[in-house]
Amino acid sequence: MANDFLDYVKIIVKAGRGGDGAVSFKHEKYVPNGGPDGGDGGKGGDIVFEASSSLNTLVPFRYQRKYIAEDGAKGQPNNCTGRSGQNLVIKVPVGTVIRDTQTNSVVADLYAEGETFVALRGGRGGKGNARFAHSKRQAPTFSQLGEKTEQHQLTLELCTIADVGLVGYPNVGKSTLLSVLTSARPKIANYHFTTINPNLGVVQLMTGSFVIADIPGLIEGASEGAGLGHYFLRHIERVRIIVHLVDISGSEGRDPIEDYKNINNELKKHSEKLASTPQIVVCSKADLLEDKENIKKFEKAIKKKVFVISSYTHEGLEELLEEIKKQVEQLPPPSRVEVDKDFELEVKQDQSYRIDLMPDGTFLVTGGLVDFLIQNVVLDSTESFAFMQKVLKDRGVIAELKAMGMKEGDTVEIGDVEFEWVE
Ligand SMILES: Nc1nc2c(ncn2[C@@H]2O[C@H](COP(=O)(O)OP(=O)(O)OP(=O)(O)O)[C@@H](O)[C@H]2O)c(=O)[nH]1
Ligand SMILES: [Mg+2]
Repeated sequence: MANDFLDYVKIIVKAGRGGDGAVSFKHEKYVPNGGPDGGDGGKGGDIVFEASSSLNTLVPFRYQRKYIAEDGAKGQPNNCTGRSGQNLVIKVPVGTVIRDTQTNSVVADLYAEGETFVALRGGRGGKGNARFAHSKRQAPTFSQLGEKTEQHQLTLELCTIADVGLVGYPNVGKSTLLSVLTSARPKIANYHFTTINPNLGVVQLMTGSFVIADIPGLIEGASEGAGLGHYFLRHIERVRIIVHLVDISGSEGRDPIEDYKNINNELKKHSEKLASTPQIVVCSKADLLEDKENIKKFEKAIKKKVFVISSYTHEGLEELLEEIKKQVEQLPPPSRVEVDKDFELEVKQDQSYRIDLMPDGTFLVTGGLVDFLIQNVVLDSTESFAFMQKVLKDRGVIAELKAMGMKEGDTVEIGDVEFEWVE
């Protein structure tokens, strides 16, 4: 594949973690024991995607695979909140569909210019020790850690948003047609698979404009990987209308009727949606056609009205453009890829727990709640330990321990902490 185009890539993203809350006490002249004044940590930066029509490939992501937003800064003395981490805005081409790599769930379709999507929120800042002070605890020596964030792998997939898609065998004149209808200048040459990446062109009309996508040619067996395979069909998956080109002159010795059937067969093998997309059938290279009867024969065989054109002599182009325009105006706009509503990239932390009475009489507490406590409380003083015990009490853990028969002097193990229960 050429180096200047990429439409599928996996990247790693991570929001910034929250800054830790500060532990600090006022140091004022002539005031021996000032109160706690540790400020809160700052919030971490978000991971935000933004659609930009000035990009048309995912190539930049080939060179940078990891995107990590800035962490929130630590809280400061004097009740100063730490600085929030900057959001990381990742620009992607319009039409980029974002999936969670692990589950393949669609999390966003960045469909319109300037559209944004907050994929991951930055961690919240931890509370400073000033927040933990009350009448019975005037000088808390602990603070809360900032919320940690996790990295996720995302799959970015470019599903071009075009109104019209050109399909057909290689060399039937798709790129040439694009070049005469729009200002696009795709590569044109007399060999198969000249086009190896999709080309886009805009048709400008008095009443507005629409976009045509020209993709690499298809051949029989493309669904099994023949030629360039089905790979590029993703770029016409959401067009309003397909313009199906058939070389009516049979300049390469193939039968136009067979060509037509084979291509439709390949579209069907790719998806029902492509097979049911409205189609305008175009007979190309009419200037090379010697026997005009072939057109009638073709039309009769496929039971459809056809448009006969030559991009060389410009025969039939006006009528074709008129028909495309008419249908584009009538058909619904290119559809969005549906987002999986039930899927959330960030799973709420599990705060359940379980208690096991071990053979040696120790009560072992495990589960999400324990992980949460270890992550969120700095266990470096008796006071923070007391705080942890309060959380355990509030969440009903202590009551359950007692119900299980915990008495004064029994050992309780929570995470790395082991203590003897005292009333
Ligand atoms: N005589 C004649 N030749 C044409 C016409 N349109 C295109 N060609 C020629 O047909 C050859 C193939 O044209 P392309 O536009 O590159 O064909 P394509 O369908 O894009 O081919 P791939 O990109 O390989 O799939 C080139 O040599 C063109 O000059 C036409 O209307 N009449
Ligand atoms: Mg081409």
